[in-house]
Amino acid sequence: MSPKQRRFKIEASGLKGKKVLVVGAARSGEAAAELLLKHAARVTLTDTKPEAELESSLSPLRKEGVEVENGGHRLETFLNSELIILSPGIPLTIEPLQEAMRRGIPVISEVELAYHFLKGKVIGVTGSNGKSTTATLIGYVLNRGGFRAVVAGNIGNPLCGVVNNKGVDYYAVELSSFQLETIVAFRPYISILLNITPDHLDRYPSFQDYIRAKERIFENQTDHDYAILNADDPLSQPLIKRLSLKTFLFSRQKKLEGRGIFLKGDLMIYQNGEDGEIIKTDEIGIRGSHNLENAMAAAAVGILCGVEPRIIADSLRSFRGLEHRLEYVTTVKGVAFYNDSKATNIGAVYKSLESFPGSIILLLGGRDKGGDFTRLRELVRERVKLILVIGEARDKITASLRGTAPLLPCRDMREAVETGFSRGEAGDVFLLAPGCTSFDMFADFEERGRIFKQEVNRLQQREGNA
Ligand code: UMA
Ligand code: ADP
Repeated sequence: MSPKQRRFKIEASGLKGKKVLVVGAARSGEAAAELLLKHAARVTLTDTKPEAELESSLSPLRKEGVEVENGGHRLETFLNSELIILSPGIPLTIEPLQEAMRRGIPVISEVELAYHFLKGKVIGVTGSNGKSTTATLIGYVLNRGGFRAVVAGNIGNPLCGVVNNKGVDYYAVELSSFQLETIVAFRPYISILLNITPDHLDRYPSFQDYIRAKERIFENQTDHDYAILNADDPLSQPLIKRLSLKTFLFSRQKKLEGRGIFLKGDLMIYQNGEDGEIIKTDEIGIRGSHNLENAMAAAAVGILCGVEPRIIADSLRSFRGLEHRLEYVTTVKGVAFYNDSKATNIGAVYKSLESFPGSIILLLGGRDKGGDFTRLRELVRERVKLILVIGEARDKITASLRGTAPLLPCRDMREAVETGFSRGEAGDVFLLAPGCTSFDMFADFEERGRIFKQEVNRLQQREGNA
């Protein structure tokens, strides 16, 4: 951290008249620019895309006085700024940023900017997988517990866009490693690290760099705050030992000595000075061992915030999960279709496969993020009867999984759904869990999931119901 970045902590409310550059003119950038305008900063917004290619029009911001620089980043613009706000999608390695940092211009993430204006307490959720589900479930538990909670962050709802919400008790903030890379003072009241498995290796020089970014969620916390961690996650263990914060662990696999949440037979119980039961695991509304972990993490937040265990249990029972996360679509002629379009890394695919005992037709592929598909070999051999592959990563996946299960390349989603169905039989599970990003063929994972569901529904209309 440069000395100027340190000073930003104190100057956060002094944005008036400051020359601030916002990099990236999508959701985060627009929300940051709006917030900065409210605080009378002089705002420039820059994006490598020409304006015609941007998702939404920048005219309203321009009218409010934002200067817009599209179709590339000018070094001068960076160097003339007093503060730079980064959208998460901007790697720190781009040259104008590097030069600005060399010259001591403070560079912070959009969540860091928002943090200085939040009135409620922050509950930060990070991890390689399960962040959106857990952040949403935390919001659900807290709202049912009588608090006003807002879910924001990486889930698609920039934090800068919700700072002016009234009467908020808690912000359940999903945090990606990208957003954490450039925090300075960002300090959650409760920080959660769900798990660490390789991801985003197309952006980080090494897995260690990715882990370091994630661990920053804890760096500003003090004795007044809490850290919730997964006692079963191998890569979280060194951190659990190292952290000198108040930790609250969760475990599916063992009894915990200190404070935390774990299983006694099929009962989820908590230990927090007073002990008690929360819920029987088979009553939880979302399926799979990974979702049990997400439920435990959300229950831990509920306990720490004083929500009655009975209300936590009701919430875990009635929460239906999010679209595109192991979402049941329908059953056609006995073949059950599941949409896990959000499973964009190997860890997520692994958990997805573990959620079904066998007879899986697995649809993989898209744009590779540097994941190691060979980690799936054993589980694929055990549970998958047919692999279908689409997208840019086809050859890599084919080479990585050769010899585990029959594998068929497909041109597009329609061909994949048709091919899988024609080779399936009653009792099979057709699982879209791509292990890749969607950007080679779709706008995002949501569009990929929607098109998958459209194809499945088309099939159902043709074939008739279950
Ligand atoms: N751009 C530049 N210069 C560059 C690179 C990109 O100007 O060098 C521009 C692009 O042309 C584009 C803009 O930056 O116009 C995109 O910025 P962005 O990717 O940060 O987009 P946002 O819409 O602001 O979305 C971001 C998060 N995106 C990423 O982290 C890649 C969203 O997470 C998040 O929901 C949103 O902020 C609100 O907080 C998405 C994501 O894929 C869902 N996250 C990753 C994940 O979950 O795995 C981390
Ligand atoms: P994130 O926001 O971290 O991407 P999501 O809740 O959107 O997490 O889930 C993304 C995918 O990751 C899901 O579709 C599922 O396959 C997998 N997943 C969800 N929770 C977990 C978990 N706790 N551990 C491992 N994988 C998970």
